[in-house]
Amino acid sequence: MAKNIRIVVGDITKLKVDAIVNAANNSLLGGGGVDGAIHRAAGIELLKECKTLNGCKTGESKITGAYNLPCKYVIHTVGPIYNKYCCAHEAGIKLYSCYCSSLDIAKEKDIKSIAFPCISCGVYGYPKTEAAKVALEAINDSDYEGEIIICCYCKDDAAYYYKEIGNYDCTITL
Ligand code: AR6
Repeated sequence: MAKNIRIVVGDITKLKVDAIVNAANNSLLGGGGVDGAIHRAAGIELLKECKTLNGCKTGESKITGAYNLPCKYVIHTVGPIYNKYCCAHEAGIKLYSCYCSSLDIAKEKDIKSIAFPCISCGVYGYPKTEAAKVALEAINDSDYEGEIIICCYCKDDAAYYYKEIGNYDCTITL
């Protein structure tokens, strides 16, 4: 079935969707980038809940409440740290798994709309064209039937998805 994907440019913490995905680290105790923005906007209660989760492995995902955010849930996933000199293939598998594990949780919890940031594309250094391909491949392969939003922080990042999306079985709303 063709996936229902929307590409938006903006701040993921402002989105009124059922769930937003956080590009977290293994501790799940906050950090910079989108992780920092989500924790700041959600408030200290999010950190308190995250402390009960005992971290998260790379490629896996865990769900929490959203507290002061306009969404209902935050799904925390941990993307791979990219190093072009070693293990690029393994990084691809882990990044794919971030999208799949988040979508599996969304399906399980009957979440109707989920927004992803560009996981691993900031400080974790994943090449953006490759990351867009992996994201769309994972989304295309999943059996999640709700709305999937790819939330890019800037227009240039969105261009990587526009360029790739024609190669996948997706219905896109801009
Ligand atoms: N809304 C949407 N996208 C954003 C926002 C926002 N408010 N802020 C940043 N981005 P990064 P990573 C984009 O570095 O590479 C943290 O410290 C950003 O432009 O946040 O997975 C964690 O704790 C980029 O495209 O995540 C980890 O230690 C994308 O989000 C580490 O960074 C991801 O950039 C994870 O690194």
